[in-house]
Amino acid sequence: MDMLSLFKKVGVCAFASLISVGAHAAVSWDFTGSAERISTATGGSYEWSGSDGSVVTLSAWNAVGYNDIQNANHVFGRNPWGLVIDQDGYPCGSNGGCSGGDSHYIDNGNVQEFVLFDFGDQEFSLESFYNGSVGNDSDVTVLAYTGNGDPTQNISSLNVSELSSNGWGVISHHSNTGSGYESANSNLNNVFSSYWIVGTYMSAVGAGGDYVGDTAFDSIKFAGITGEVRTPGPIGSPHTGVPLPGTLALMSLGLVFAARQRRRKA
Ligand SMILES: [Ca+2]
Ligand SMILES: [Ca+2]
Ligand SMILES: [Ca+2]
Repeated sequence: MDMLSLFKKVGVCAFASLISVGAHAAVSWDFTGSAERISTATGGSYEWSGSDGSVVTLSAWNAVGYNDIQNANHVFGRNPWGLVIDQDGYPCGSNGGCSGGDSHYIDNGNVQEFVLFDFGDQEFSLESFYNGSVGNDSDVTVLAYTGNGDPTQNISSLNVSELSSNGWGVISHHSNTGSGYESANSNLNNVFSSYWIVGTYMSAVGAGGDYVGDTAFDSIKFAGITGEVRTPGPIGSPHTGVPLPGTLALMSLGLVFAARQRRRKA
């Protein structure tokens, strides 16, 4: 599916949402564009506005085996197919990189790579992500932070297998996503969090969603995310912005339709 078809379909979903409640249209971020290395452009942090102006800060991370997670913003970038963590040009053992299976994709060929989304004072609920391109296998893991405090402060003292005991819960594993649109989270309880991780498949974080049985490495380029954004109320007060069941049903129908269309064309 090309990007235009995708956004038409996302548009249908968002429109259905508008009709049913009026206030909870999906917000989308498009990460495609001309090629740039993010660290060069902005000094390492990457802030990106969504379709309603909400801003997310993106950061890149990687880990080798059971070693601690390290920041990889110096090799974080994008190209016309989406976000990449590009370790081409860095030999194994240098700058966290190793060429070969670990090239200009977000991948787990030699180094486990993932993107962390920080929504600041707002909370986000991921409904879908879009792969602009896949280079090999395409299993994907989505995590959301449900612990206390700011997890970006200590993530570099953890290895991947320690994420789940430090507040990062598995939202879903996705088997063989291919390029195109993939629904996430909306079929489960709507989880809202200020911090999300999307990366190539991570078996070490525990089970959830699809069963992924293969060991083929995964490589993808993230072209976009879509979801709901809300501003949390004072501590102890009920959150506003919980979608009505009818909205979720309409959204799910739209997503199922989009997924079927994609699989037919695949
Ligand atoms: Ca890579
Ligand atoms: Ca697979
Ligand atoms: Ca795989």
